[in-house]
Amino acid sequence: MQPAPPGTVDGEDITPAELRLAARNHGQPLEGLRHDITPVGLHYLLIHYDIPAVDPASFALEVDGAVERPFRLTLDELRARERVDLPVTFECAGNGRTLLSPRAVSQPWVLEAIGTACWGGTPLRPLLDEAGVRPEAVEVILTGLDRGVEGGEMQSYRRGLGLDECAEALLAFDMNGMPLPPQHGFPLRLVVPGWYGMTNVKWLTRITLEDKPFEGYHNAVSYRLTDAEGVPGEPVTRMAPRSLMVPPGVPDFMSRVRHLEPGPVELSGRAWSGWGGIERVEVSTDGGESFADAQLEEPVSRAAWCGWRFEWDAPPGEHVLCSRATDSAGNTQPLEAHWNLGGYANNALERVEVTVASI
Ligand SMILES: Nc1nc2c(c(=O)[nH]1)N[C@H]1C(S)=C(S)[C@@H](COP(=O)(O)O)O[C@H]1N2
Ligand SMILES: [Mo]
Repeated sequence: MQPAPPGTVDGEDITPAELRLAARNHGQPLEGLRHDITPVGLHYLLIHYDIPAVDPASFALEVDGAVERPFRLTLDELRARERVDLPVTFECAGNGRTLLSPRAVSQPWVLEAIGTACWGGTPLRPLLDEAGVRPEAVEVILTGLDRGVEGGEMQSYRRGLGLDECAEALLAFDMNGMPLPPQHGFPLRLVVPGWYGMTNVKWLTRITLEDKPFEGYHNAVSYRLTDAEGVPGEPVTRMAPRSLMVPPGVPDFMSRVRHLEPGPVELSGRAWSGWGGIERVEVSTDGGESFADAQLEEPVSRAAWCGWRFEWDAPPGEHVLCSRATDSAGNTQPLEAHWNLGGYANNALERVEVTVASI
């Protein structure tokens, strides 16, 4: 057997490093998929370093770099601007990581790193236009107030985003109608519809325009689809299509296997993609051998998941249920994961084990 590459582990046992992260960052219990808009406390959470302490009275957002008129905006000034409220589905790029083998030692998500909040804020693009973007600018660098050590480097959480990807981005100060809670980025965060979660920089304090792509850690080293250390690979960008099921019946406490009575049952869930609308969701009740179409609902917004439903006459026995999403760009979920070193973008089909019996 090949040894697991550096930074990864094999086997089912969780490591202390993974446990420390899992105890800080929680996922969404999948029964939460019943809600169109995920209640704040059920929305998944991912914080690389510490939640920074922010004084809203002295807080300001700086806009600088390759602009004609650098400026600062207070929270009151941001709130006085054009307002948009938009439900946006978020998914962490590492969702599905522990289903890969070997797996990256990082936040050990199974499939619960998802949520759809209604983000209230002001569009980014008009603000950049007011600053006067210089012709040489190609990238926007977004800096959060949180700092830590990663890859041996002291750094701020910081991401670069192509200027042409900012058209739909929001600077959000509200989540589900309330000011952002500390853990979700108080007082200000970026929200970029369609992109994996790492794009949505929390505790946003600075927006800098640059004339070249950003080479910082969270763009150049982490969030890359690569099979080997030192090989740059491709950047992680938009969310691959995915469908998840509201867990049917009731769980076994420890194994989480679902228990159902025989007979008709409605299976339901949510599907989304960062590459276009969801065109089709199919359900398999035989572990992915055969599929039948589910009924699709309207998406919750142009940037959020859509619901699906499927009637199943559950026969006694043990079954594996799957659902498979296809988007308008023709992308569909694979049966098997495409392995990569960081454990990103694993959108292989969810497998829901159920035991159907009269209890
Ligand atoms: N400043 C800052 N922004 C951040 C992060 C972070 O650690 N620091 N984590 C990112 C990652 S990896 C994800 S998946 C999302 C999670 O957003 P949420 O915790 O509000 O769900 O925030 C992103 N924005
Ligand atoms: Mo993430």
